Amino acid sequence: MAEGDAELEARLAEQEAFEPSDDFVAQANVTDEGIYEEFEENWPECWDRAGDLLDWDSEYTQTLDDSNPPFYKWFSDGTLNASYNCIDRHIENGEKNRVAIKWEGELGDTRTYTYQDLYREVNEFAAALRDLGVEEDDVVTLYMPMVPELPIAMLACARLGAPHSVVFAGFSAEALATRMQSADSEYLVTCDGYYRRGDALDHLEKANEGLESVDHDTETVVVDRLGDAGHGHSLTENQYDYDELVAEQSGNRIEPVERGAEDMLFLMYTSGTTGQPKGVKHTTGGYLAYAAWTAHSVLDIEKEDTYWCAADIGWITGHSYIVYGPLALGTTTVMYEGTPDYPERDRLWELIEKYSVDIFYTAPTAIRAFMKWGSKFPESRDLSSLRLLGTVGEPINPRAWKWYYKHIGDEDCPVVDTWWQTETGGMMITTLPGIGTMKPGSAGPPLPGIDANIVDTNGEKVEAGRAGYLTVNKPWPGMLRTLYKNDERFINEYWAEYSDLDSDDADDWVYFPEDGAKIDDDDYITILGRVDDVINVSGHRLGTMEIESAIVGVEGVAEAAVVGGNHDVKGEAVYAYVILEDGYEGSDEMSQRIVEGVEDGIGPIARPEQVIFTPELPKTRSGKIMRRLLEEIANGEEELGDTTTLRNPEIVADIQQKVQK
Ligand code: 6R9
Repeated sequence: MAEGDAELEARLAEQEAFEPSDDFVAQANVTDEGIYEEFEENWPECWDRAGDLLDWDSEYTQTLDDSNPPFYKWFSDGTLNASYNCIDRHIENGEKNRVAIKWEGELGDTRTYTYQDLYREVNEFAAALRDLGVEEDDVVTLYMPMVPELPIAMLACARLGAPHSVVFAGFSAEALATRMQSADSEYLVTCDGYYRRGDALDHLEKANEGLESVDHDTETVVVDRLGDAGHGHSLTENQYDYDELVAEQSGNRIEPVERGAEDMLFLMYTSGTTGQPKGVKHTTGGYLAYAAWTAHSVLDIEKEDTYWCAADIGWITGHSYIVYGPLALGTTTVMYEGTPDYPERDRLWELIEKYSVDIFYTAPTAIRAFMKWGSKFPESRDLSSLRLLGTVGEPINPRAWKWYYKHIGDEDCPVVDTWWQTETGGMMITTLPGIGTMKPGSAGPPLPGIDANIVDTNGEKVEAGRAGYLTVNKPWPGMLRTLYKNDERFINEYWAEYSDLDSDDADDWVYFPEDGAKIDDDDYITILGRVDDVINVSGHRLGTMEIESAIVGVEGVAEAAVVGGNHDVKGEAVYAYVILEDGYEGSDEMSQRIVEGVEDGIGPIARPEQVIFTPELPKTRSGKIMRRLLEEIANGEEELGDTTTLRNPEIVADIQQKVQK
């Protein structure tokens, strides 16, 4: 154990509660404890505080329309444009020379966009998209790595009123095709490649392969990231070079399209219990107001700040807290292309030092990796510019929280542990850094105006300290409005569990995020993890069914069961239990083919940690695979839970032996 860790162990191990420093509180955006009561008493009009952070073309007169639950509408008679709110209005306010995006490539190349630069390029690219045929409400798919053209394309779509659907660049060709197909998306913006640990990856090859499986015709725009290091693809008939398109539109401007508050801003596919990803629909008014409000109140962003969220824009965290929240507030947002350990394990700290980052937001999986690498890496850099730290994506254990607090924040920066989801649009449960006591391991109380509760299977509140299910009883502006073209699935997935589905009264509708949690006597909530068949690998949400269907697609596989097992750094790792067809052997080569099958079907993030071949899976008498047992085995637990209801209990010891721990 490194020296710093031992010291930390001794001094901080016992401490369970932390207060923000007086200096932090003195400058914080929200410091009045009365805000919780104020929101409760003025609900739902309290949410005008979020709405007021935006510029509306036509002001809304009604905050919430809850006449048809769970199809809530927020600010619904207001109109606005998200791109105008993230760019134009800051220029009108005299901020044209403020840096909007500071980008750094993995090799150390940099690009800086002021708000004026962003304005110019977003307009030109919007004009190019319009010339390609993009009209209001057409879904444009963006399959791009962390290049500045990604937020530019998002804002260009927003300007035209064309919803974007960003597909994480690490996803496979097949995942891209499924999403384009599901959204009937006829436009794709992609990229020739990007750098990962010094290698120039070929991204266009994957995009092209995906396009082959899309039934309808598509127009594709390709960003040239790699230049001469590229892979020499020539563009085909329906493919256009990004730089050429933008150059042709030089100086052209596109009037921001006036959108209704409830009009779709974007779609984001996420994993659920079934194999088919869910197309989460977010709106222009409610989502943007919520992203801006939480970025203001929780991340404490001010326009003078340099703010860095080290997520990927391909996930909701990047949408809300790299792009929309920070840019709506007119601040400087940092984007980094590469991995935290290239060329050295101090890369992120190097960037914080170089750009004097004020606020830093990352995932517990990253923090656990930093801990493992040791404190000498952050110690070699000047991190004194930092004022606030945040985490998101999975539960953070108190030890990792304290390491982050001490070694990155120098015991001087509040740490906000923010619970939320793709579906919630923005943060829901966390302390407000200028107000709340922080308790490592617990996300905190629900934000003002958020009515979250921990209940049992009957929907009754459970006592403090007891595990239960997290529910949200009142709507909020950032919530998803539906699943794309599938209202029925929207109701089944999120509302059916605890709502009276026949009622028109919003009080009878309860949102179920499918997380387990407990609450303490101060109403602080500790999230215990998913209660559905979704696992959380390095903060990325993956459906076990999706992985299983990729595995059974491999020749020779008869059946597969996938579970999440504990992992030091990743939080959870994928364990695949596989039954082969007769005539196939559980060899290393077979294992390799299964891993490749998963990479092709979903992407490298879903790669199994271990493939365990077995002649049978433990099943109940009714024929259900007992996943709980498979999880316990993956975790190397010796004492397994009840196996008496199994049809084939003898298989358990056999499987246990094969799992390497
Ligand atoms: C933003 C994001 C959502 C799931 C969520 C929960 C887990 C997120 C967390 C957390 C404990 C936190 N999760 N934040 N668990 N503490 N602070 O991650 O969205 O990709 O949709 O994942 O992530 O299980 O239900 P998404």
